[in-house]
Amino acid sequence: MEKDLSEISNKLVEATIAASNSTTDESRHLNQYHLREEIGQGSYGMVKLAYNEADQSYYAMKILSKKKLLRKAGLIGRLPPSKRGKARSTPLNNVYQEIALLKKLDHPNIVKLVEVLDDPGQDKLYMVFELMAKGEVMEIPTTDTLSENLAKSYFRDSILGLEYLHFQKIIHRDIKPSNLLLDDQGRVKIADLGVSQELLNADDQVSSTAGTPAFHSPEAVSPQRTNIQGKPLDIWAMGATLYCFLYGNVPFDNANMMDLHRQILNDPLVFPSSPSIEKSCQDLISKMMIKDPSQRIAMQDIKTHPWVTCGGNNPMVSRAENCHKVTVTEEDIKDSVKHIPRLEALILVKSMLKRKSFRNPLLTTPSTGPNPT
Ligand code: 8R4
Repeated sequence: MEKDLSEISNKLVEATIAASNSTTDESRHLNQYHLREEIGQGSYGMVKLAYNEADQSYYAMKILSKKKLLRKAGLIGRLPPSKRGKARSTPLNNVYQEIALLKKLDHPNIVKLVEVLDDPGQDKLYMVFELMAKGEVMEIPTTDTLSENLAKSYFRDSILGLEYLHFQKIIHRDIKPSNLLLDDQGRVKIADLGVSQELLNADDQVSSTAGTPAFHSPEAVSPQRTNIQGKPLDIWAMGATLYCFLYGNVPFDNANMMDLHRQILNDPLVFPSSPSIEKSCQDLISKMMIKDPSQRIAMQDIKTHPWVTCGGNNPMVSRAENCHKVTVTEEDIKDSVKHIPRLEALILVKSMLKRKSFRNPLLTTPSTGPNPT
């Protein structure tokens, strides 16, 4: 019996050593994942290529700092305590709740979050995503612009992903070409929900600036910012993104932040004469980039716009078909992260097994503890 136990505990410790985030010369291990080179830098953290030994395939792993997440906790998942009950009692629970929601998102145009690893004794949190083999849709600025047909295909994919997020009451807040990723089939999925904001009601206002300046809407950069609605922000940024697809750069471009803001607020949208783009496409971009958010085109009207549907020949799926409501339970929040086993804890277990004691040996006093010999 004693041999069995010690064999088991030896195995446990061995497995833990292999599984713990031990640093070797060039590759780090995290449970079954081998971390490789950095592939991207998003909001809040870097993304590395990761090889999963268990299924022998590659994933994208985002590495986050829990400290930084907590500092920015006001930006991710801000809900009143009454809405979600007791799971919100500690600040990290907000983060876990946000992760539980992200894990339940399931849409062909949203990058899939596979699992989340937490190292309880350390600051790091690891989010494992499906790998999007072709990376970012496009880099800007570029002279290598997309054809109108390819831009339309990417735009339609992005719009379905965005409609799904908005349906889940999530405002992305950092829509731009570099956050749209391509899989090996050439399908676009939205990534980096790091600054996204969950809303209580679909038309609740959002707070605090986030995202990338050149994609900011007039209401977001206006000096008298009040009552900002979330969805029109994403629609403006998606309009600026479609502009990038076709012209290779953002519509308002200035290294000086004050001047950039002035341009976004006051300057008319101008379309270069080359490449030549269909009038109906320019009409759509113009409507998505109407400066007054209350006049800006809404999701439903984007989906039926003649450029998007090729004059009605290629309609988009309905909202009901595209969106299924996701709910997050207490159980989901509990299961939202997988804990990386701690070496110290297993060494403790091993020493307890050796002593045939299930008390913590560090707390056991000679008078009460069993005699190990
Ligand atoms: C990101 C998931 C990517 C992924 C753009 C995040 C950002 C990093 C730069 C978006 C990701 N497959 C974030 C996950 C999270 O929140 O910051 O699956 C992926 C991801 C990135 C790539 C591929 C990728 C590959 C090559 C070049 C750039 C990105």
